[in-house]
Amino acid sequence: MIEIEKLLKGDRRSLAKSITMIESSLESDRKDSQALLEKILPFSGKSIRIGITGVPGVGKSTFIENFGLYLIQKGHSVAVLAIDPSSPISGGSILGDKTRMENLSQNDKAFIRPTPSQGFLGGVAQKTRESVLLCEAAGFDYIIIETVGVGQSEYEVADMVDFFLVLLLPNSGDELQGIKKGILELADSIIVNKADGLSLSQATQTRAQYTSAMELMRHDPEWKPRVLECSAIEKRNLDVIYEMILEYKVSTTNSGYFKTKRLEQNENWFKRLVSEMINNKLKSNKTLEKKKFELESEVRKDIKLPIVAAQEYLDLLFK
Ligand SMILES: Nc1nc2c(ncn2[C@@H]2O[C@H](COP(=O)(O)OP(=O)(O)O)[C@@H](O)[C@H]2O)c(=O)[nH]1
Ligand SMILES: [Mg+2]
Repeated sequence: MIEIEKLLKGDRRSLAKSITMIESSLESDRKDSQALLEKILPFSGKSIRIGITGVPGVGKSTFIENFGLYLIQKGHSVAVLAIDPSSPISGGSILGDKTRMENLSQNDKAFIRPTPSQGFLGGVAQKTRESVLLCEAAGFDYIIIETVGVGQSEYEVADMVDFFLVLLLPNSGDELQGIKKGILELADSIIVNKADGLSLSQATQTRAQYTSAMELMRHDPEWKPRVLECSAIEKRNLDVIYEMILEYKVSTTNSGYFKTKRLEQNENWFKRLVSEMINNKLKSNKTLEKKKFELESEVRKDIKLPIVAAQEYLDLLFK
């Protein structure tokens, strides 16, 4: 059993245990974790949720370590949830990340947790949403979610955070750096990392380039995304990034947008869950699955039109 009192007091062992429970696929744990989430819900929501994405090697982990330590210096506490769709729970790259966040992980104002991302209801990052609530209940006032640019995880993360950061390399030549174009539209800030040493002038060029690119891009009317440069390793501009996020928080709280955005995200979360739950239910029905398989093959062989096949499937479902 999870001791809620301890969790609410910020006990990290209880927090770790509760996250393990909500990640469990056991039916008995599912009931317990829903009960737990309902109990802690009134104590959640008080953090600033920050999402960070960028290609492997851009410096996300280094950034999170030093930005996290900066936040702690400012009197905050930081929970880091790392999603890596390419590796299951004990996978290599996450362990690499953990050692790279060595100083942060040893700080008692920090909590670092890799999230397994496969085979969960509601998309790769589903459990992360619930973990955010648990971290908030445990009193962490900054939640940082790290994800690499694989599959849908960046889109999902963008839809569960208040502020979404995209880290870029100082490569002005390689225009999109393997970042999906749609991702830039979701960014609240684009940060060119490694603006140090020999890369400094390239970083400044890259920043200029993206500043003009962003001018043409659609964005939220409530916030104009900013393009900045930083050096995660030399801790340069971490203060500027912190101030920017605070400014975002203040201005969107005043306009009501901060709240509205979270409510919209909850609505999306609900819709996603419903459709996944329905899909799972359908998949567990052998008769329906068999029929679907037959229909798929008939469509593939051009025996049936897709619309006819789909109607047949639905007729069986609702008969
Ligand atoms: N020069 C420089 N190197 C950096 C900076 N940030 C990270 N690195 C290096 O880039 C490599 C990848 O960093 P890492 O944080 O693991 O990137 P991640 O894969 O995005 O998490 C490591 O060797 C870091 O030391 C920076 O600001 N400047
Ligand atoms: Mg990393």
